[in-house]
Amino acid sequence: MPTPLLRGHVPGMGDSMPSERRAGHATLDEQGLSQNLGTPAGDRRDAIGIVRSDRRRPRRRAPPKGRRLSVRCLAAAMALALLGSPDRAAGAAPRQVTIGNGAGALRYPDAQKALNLQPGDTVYIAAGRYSGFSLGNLSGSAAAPVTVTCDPQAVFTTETPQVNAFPNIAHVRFENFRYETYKSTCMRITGASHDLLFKNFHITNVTGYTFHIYDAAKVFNGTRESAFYNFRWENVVVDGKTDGAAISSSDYASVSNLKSVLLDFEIYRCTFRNFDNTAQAFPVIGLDKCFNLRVHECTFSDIGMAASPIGHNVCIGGAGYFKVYNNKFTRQWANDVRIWPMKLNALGYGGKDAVSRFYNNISWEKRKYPVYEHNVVPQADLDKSSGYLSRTSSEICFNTLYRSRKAADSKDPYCGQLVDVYGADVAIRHNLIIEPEADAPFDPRRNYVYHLGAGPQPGLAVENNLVFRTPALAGLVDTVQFVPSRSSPAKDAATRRIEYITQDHYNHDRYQGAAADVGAVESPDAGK
Ligand SMILES: [Ca+2]
Repeated sequence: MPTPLLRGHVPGMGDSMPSERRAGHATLDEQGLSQNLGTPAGDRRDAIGIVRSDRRRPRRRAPPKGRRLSVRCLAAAMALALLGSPDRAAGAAPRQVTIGNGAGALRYPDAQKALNLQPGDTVYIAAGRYSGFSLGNLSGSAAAPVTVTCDPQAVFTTETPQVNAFPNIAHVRFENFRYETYKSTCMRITGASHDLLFKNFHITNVTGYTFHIYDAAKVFNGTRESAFYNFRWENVVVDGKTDGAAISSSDYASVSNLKSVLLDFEIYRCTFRNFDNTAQAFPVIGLDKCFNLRVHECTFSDIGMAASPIGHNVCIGGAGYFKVYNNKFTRQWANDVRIWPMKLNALGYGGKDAVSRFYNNISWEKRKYPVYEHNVVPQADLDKSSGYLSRTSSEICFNTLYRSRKAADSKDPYCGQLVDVYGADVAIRHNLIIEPEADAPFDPRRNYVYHLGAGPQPGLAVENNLVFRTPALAGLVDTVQFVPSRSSPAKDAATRRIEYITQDHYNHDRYQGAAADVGAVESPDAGK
């Protein structure tokens, strides 16, 4: 049975919004910088309560008595020069600027100026419990990004929505952030923002859009500057969420508006777990107009079921072209990927690699929906896109799907094939499917590989996929690592190489022995 599309054709997920977004932000506490608390010895505090220090420089011994005055004068003059000038001398040693007094919201809408930051500097958030953090108008450089990092005893927590605005930030690395019981969007990124890293975040019990990259005023005009580009998340853990996406740009409108186009986004070694979503459906990652999204070596687990008929949860959803590989998905009442594949006819995002690819992934104990859903961007949207957007294809290769299950309790009609095909140009090759729809008797006549919800499609290429009733018949060593044994019928069973897939799920050589093994994992070749 066809999967119903959400309200209209909307790419991505949005038939619902977090309550925070509906409610607006009128009640926000606008209190800004906190001041006047104790200053650590050796640090100095400027007029707006910022502590400056440079802990990387060794402290010098006091100069001989006769020189002290002149050295003091010189030091004072240098300090004034540093504080007074936004153009600190090029090549000056990077500094660390400490902000925060242990409580309140941290607000630096004009951070470069207010904190006198230069490329290579570090902003250090002192220990404490903060309600929010805003940082705008700040640029490092490609060679020397600005780092914003937190004391291990710094935590963000709030029961009410916060501003948390990040306009015009570039070449900035955010590291070591902790959000606990955070009932607000964590970071709203707008303006001319690019080249950002979010690394080592631990985010628990949150609502709203955790990372929201969207600016209605930012409309793509063919230039890189009119897009958001080079965003990377690394080792970000989002654990426990009741509404809103973890990483989102969705505007619930036609893609032809070209608002907030995203280029070269990467989500690497991140963990998303315990998303409740029982009342409203949200993707974990929902990115529209996103070209060259790479999601790899991530784990998605326990993504909850939303009530039918609205409940179409998704781990990774949106429009554009995505490369999703070497991930683990389990116990998700959701598609692993739900995409409206399209390419961007500008800046090199429309070439032969402008294709959605899903490979080397392991998905098990999933519920309700197929792993990958390939949809169609409506022609009317393409026609209104000034020639920038056109459809592209999907390739689903070398994945392992184990014990998919129908959602018997919710009485949904959906089933657990590997691919749901609603449009043209889909290739499905070398996948391993074991114990499909585990709650129903195995039916050897059924097609567990794909489902044609909108009838036959041109450009459908399905070959060399293996389906087994049990893990024993598939010859797996276990259902933890999903490695084929030496006698597995999946071993060396792939009938061809795929140029862009050179490694398996565990980053081992993909083509050991006579040929690649079918499924996500290559068994070690005895001869090597
Ligand atoms: Ca092999």
